[in-house]
Amino acid sequence: MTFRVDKGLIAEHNNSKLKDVQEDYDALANKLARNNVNIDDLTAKAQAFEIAVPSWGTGTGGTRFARFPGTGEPRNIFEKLEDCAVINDLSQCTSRVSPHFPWDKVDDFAGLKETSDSLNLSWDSINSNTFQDQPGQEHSFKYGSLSNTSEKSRDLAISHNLDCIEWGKQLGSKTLTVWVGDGSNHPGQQHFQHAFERYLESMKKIYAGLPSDWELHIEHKMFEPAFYSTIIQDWGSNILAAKELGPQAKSLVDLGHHAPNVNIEMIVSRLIQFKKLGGFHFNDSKYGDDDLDSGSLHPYQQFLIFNELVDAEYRKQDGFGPNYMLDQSHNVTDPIESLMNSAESVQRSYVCALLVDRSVLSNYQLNNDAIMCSNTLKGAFNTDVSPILAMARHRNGGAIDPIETYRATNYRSEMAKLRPDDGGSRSGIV
Ligand code: RM4
Ligand code: MN
Ligand code: MN
Repeated sequence: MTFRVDKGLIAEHNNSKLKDVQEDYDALANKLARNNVNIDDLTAKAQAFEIAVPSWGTGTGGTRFARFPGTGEPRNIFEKLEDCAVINDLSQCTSRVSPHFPWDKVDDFAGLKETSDSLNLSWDSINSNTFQDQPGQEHSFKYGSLSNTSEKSRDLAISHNLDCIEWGKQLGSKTLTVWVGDGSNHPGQQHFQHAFERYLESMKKIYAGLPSDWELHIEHKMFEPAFYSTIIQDWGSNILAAKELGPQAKSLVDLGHHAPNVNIEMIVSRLIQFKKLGGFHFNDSKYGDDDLDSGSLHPYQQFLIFNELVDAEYRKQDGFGPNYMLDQSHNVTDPIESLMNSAESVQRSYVCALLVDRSVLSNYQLNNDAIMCSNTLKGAFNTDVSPILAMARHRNGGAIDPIETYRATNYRSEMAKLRPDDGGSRSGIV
């Protein structure tokens, strides 16, 4: 039997808060009306906002040192979907799930699709995993996958990606995301150009298997597991590869995959300009690929990224329509709580960015009025749009306070009883 959040429980919790939320909403409505902004238009946009959840984010992550598993963790894709349904029932902006293969591989994809349909969930981008060997794997990925010096290893990695496309078709996905850890750990270990040539040759074979209505997203990452050089280490190599492959290939920006202090919003702008922005993996980071909860450290950076995205939407930029997804690793929190918080955090950045008066900003920019440009953005960022987010969830049938309502379901302790540890692997990010 699949667990669903009781609608009566959501209503009960919402009813106890609605009066306060309405008061705050009305106060914000008046404030926004002074700038000719209609709050209900913003709420409608917040209601339509969607961000996908990574299947692997529902398990507890870990580090190279240890993993401290939580209780009642999902043990397979069906249980991960059950967790995702809870997140979406409460948040009402996460109806898509992004799977990772072979972690989430099943024998019966039609059955998996039936399960997701029954939970009102659909499938986002398919992620292929060629950064580890599977039991009994004939040709190893130890020295890389798509760029390996061994043709047999490369062919295996290519055919896994082609399989991912086939599985994705059965699930109704339209995107394949390729991230590889290929690279080197020692100067001189790898011939940079030859390795990149091998990578491109492999990617061309994957691109050739892409249905015409699909996109291929390439994800860059500066380091780890390769600690000296990585084949697609930054957006430069990424966009070069995407351009080499063709219009269906685009770049994906994972916020934790850049050098510290890199201006990510400017990278986003460049990718938009050249029709190469495929999507995002949202998370936050202090040092590297920390995979911390979105907006937990750098909410202004997240807002500035959305400022670029909303600007592109406002200008109706040709070819613009990136996928939004979370990609986090939860070490000390209940993953469901982190994912709900993060979805709200990203949605908040989006709504705040909608508050920027684009024609006012443009005038300040043309007049080189730097302080007022900055204040225009800061004004939007500093607006507390919490009542809009709460109301959007309420109007969509979700929870005004997702975490409080989630805790009242006792879901985790129920799952602890129903999902005894079977000793299997939970999450790939360890
Ligand atoms: C990588 C990268 C990929 C994700 C894996 C699990 O660092 O972020 O998106 O698929 O981790
Ligand atoms: Mn990622
Ligand atoms: Mn990552």
